[in-house]
Amino acid sequence: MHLGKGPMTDLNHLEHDLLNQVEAAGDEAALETVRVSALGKKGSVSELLKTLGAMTPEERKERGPLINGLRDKVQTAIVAKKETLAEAALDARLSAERVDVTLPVQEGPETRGRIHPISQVIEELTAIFADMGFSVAEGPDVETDYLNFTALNFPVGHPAREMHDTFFLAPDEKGERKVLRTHTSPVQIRTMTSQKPPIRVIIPGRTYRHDSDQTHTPMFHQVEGLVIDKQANIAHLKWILEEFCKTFFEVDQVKMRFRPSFFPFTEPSAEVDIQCSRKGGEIRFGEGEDWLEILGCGMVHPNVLRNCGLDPDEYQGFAWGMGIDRIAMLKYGMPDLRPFFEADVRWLNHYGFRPLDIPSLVGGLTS
Ligand code: 2NL
Repeated sequence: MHLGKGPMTDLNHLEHDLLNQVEAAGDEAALETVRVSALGKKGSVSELLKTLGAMTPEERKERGPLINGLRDKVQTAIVAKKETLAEAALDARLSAERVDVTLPVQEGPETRGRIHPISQVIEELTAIFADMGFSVAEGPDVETDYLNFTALNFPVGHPAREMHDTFFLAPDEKGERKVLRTHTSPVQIRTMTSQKPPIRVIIPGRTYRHDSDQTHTPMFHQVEGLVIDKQANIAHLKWILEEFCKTFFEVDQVKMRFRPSFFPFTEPSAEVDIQCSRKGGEIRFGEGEDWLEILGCGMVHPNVLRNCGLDPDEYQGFAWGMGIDRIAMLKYGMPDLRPFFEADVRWLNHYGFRPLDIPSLVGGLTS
């Protein structure tokens, strides 16, 4: 019999050793390594258990409970340690992934950005004219001399061409000089030559003139409107412009004044003022005794109709044009035009519009 001190001490050593290893395991992976080394198929405790089979019954009676006891202790220690590690891991995650529900919600880019007042005003006037049955047309910024001038009844060599300080591009191989459009009217020519009347269209867009001071920038925005039909007349024009001004400036009534004027492409032509008051530097519409010029208009010149292949004895119509930048300044009280195109984010934060506040007639446009 080898029931001396040796094996007993070995078991005590092994137990001490294994329990230390279990305790020292820093995470579940390390603990699993310890488990395999002790209780796995070839683990130290499993090997000991295998020796029981070859023992005499007396030996087995004595050693069996000790070895099985060792296995149970190691197993219990591993299960307990596993729980401790899982709790510690959870605690670590809970503190690392803590969410402070009292923090204010961060604005996303779709609410942080701002709509430029020009874009806002284009949206607003598009909504107003769309409600009256107008569609929107667009065209290129670089135009032919023919579409920008000739088709609009500016005869070649005529002084009227000097009315606009035009930016010319270098002549092409045919000697033809393209221009940066000086008004959006060439898009109306394109519309009249590609669509059959009745036509009801507005054209908002960028326009260019060689001009720069407090109230002029070399690039500016216009919106023009055009109606062509068999009976379209000045009464319709006046009604459309009055409805537009009331809705755009958000007033119930506004007086308008039509002063005779000249444009090569309309006959008769008029410049239109709207009633306003100026008190303490503030302009208000729909009240007061002052007048403010806001647009030009007229009946489309028969030559323009002919240039577009329309018979002036069958069709007639009217058109108008106004500066978008200018009506934006008037409506939203901006004193200076130049910052519109300086791309200063502080200006945009002050004068810009929130992207989700979409202008609508139901909301009074600037709800
Ligand atoms: C102004 C004046 C105006 C038009 C633009 C137009 C276009 C065609 C035919 C006839 Cl194709 N007219 N446009 C008519 C009258 C005035 O603009 O002072 N704009 C800022």
